[in-house]
Amino acid sequence: MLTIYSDSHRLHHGQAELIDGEMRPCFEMPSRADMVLARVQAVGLGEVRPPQAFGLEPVLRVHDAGFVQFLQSAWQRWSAAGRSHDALPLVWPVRRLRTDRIPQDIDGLLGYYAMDAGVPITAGTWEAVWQSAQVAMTGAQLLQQGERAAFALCRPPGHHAARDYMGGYCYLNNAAIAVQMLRDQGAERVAVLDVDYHHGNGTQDIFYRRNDVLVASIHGDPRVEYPYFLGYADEIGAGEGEGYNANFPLPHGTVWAAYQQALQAACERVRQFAPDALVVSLGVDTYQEDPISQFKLSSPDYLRMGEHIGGLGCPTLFVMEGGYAVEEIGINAVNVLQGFESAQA
Ligand code: OKP
Ligand code: ZN
Repeated sequence: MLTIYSDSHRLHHGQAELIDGEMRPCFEMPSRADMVLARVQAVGLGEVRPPQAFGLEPVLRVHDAGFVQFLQSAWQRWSAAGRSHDALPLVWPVRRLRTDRIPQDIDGLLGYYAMDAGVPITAGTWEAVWQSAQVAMTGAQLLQQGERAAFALCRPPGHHAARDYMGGYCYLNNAAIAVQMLRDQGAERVAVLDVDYHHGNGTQDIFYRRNDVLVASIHGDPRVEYPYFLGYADEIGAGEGEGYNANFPLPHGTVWAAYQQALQAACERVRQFAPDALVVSLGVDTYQEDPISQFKLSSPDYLRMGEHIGGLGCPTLFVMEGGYAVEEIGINAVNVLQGFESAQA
């Protein structure tokens, strides 16, 4: 399987995140992608290629132009205000505050375009985010050119980012941009299977009213887990998209036996949809040792996960999302890819 990877991810390295009431080093760190790349090379998964340049147009098929401009200019505005630490939001438009007025000041803009405080913007963030999206687009193009599978080793991740907001370590929605590109290049139906521990609220939101993209997500129950405000089982899509969104929330402590049942149900939905291509949002923060998550999967479980996905027999693009147990992130992510390949053979 081909892997697409860019060193530019290292340009995004937030200093600290707010967790449990204190500022601590960001869990979403450059060594994550380095460890995954090292494992890809150690097992000889296949060639590693740099991304190609697709420009802004495919990004704007998914994201709001004002939001993208904000991302491009945020660090410049922040540093022009005399700040040198990472840019972070402080105030959000909750119920009955106005969202029809876009502020002009950087602090107002950060609150307007952010879902939470988990999205630090640094000097190199835009370049890293931009290249991460190009990595996903390169993967989409490889499927379009006839590859059976590809691995977009994206960092930063993307599935919490929606049309016009960032959140949860995510800025541009890499998987959604790849999905839209596949659609624009001729795939009639594309399915997303999101196996990251956290609900992919951004991806769900982007495709919620569409019947050409099925979104299925298995994740920690939002009653007790981030992102809290989306990801319930009664979210089934709306309008033409009704019936084309499927959430499988699972409790804290979930082990492989229960996870596998949800995965089978999600895969069955994908099979019924009969997509021309599948995009897997591949987070391995379902791992038992993950420092911010509460499922209990073991490393061999990821081989089984890949086998289930491979059994669908679909051209498949894997897009890297979360996973914060840095020592094992490479083994776990690549286990999914190897399990997938073993089921294809
Ligand atoms: C991004 B991805 C932990 C707080 C979680 C944000 C998590 C973002 C995860 N108690 N804060 O889905 O892996
Ligand atoms: Zn996650």
